[in-house]
Amino acid sequence: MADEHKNENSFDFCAEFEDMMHSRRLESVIILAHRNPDGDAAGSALGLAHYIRDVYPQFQVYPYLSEALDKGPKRVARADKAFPQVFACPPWQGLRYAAIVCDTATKERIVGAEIYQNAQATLVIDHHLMNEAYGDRNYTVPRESCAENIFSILDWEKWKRAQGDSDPAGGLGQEGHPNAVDYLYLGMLHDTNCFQRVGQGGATFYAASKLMELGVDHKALVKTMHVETFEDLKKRHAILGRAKRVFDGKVAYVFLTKEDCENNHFEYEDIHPISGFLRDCDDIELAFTMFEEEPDLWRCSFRSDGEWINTNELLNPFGGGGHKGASGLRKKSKEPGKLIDEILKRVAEMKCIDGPDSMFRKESLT
Ligand SMILES: [Mn+2]
Repeated sequence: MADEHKNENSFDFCAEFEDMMHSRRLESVIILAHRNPDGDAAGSALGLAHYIRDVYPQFQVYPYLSEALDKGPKRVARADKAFPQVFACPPWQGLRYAAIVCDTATKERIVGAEIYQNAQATLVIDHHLMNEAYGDRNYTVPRESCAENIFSILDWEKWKRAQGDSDPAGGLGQEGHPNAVDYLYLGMLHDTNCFQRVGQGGATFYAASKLMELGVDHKALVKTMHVETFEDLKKRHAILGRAKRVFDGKVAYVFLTKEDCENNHFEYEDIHPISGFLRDCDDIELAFTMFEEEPDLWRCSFRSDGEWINTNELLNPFGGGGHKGASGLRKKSKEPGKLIDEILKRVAEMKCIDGPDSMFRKESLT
């Protein structure tokens, strides 16, 4: 991992950014995030885009997000008057620009990989334990959200001064369209699930209260957490009905083939939150979903409290990972049952549970 981990406060975004732009004589910056962006990816990228736009009006800023953005955050982004083109690929060809990548652990997960590759200078800001330490500069600190990391490296006095007396900061609360502080708050809200998961020491609440002081509309943003329809809940019911439980019920998982998903109209956004719901059950410690994204390509999402088992360590041998309590894995396999067995075997090893292999998965997959 990058050296910056050693000293969390050593990173001064404004100094780094100014140096990057001036030394390469750049006038444009493109801000990227990960595939299937969530509230934190969007909040980080758009929050930073707004900050740069406000503080450095001499530069052209292009945030770029995949349209697969989660529904709630997407509503906020759709109301954005500054960056209405956020879902369209920016005009990078023939342009000299810097690329800033937010909330993305590996180069492979960047949406706009070509944009990243052709940038004159790159900066990565992230919070994933397994960040590859890529980019010319890489600031990765394992906090709960990337947005909190961005909050901590920005100069808010500079931002306030940039607004000027006659031009208030606006934001969702005042003007009905989101600004830098709204987006960073949005990112924190989503990656902590409404502050249910925060680290010790109060840094997240400090950031949240500071952002509120700067004008965040909490009520409007918290609504982005609850965007399910009745139909969504019925699908959730059907997916939860497929859950299998092992290790005295402590581990729960849902296995879905492409055929099953197509027949029942289960989409990525229906499946993705399921492991979180299961993990939050009082009698479940680890939960995961495994679904066939493409034929024989299995996409898995793991959730724990981060203490009972470290999901990043659990998945590293399989080529996946992420955070202590939330990790992902994408793997090609013609034998998904075997993959589940191997994962459950590793759970047993890590938790020192013994028993014959056949105990791990009691029921057949179909
Ligand atoms: Mn994140």
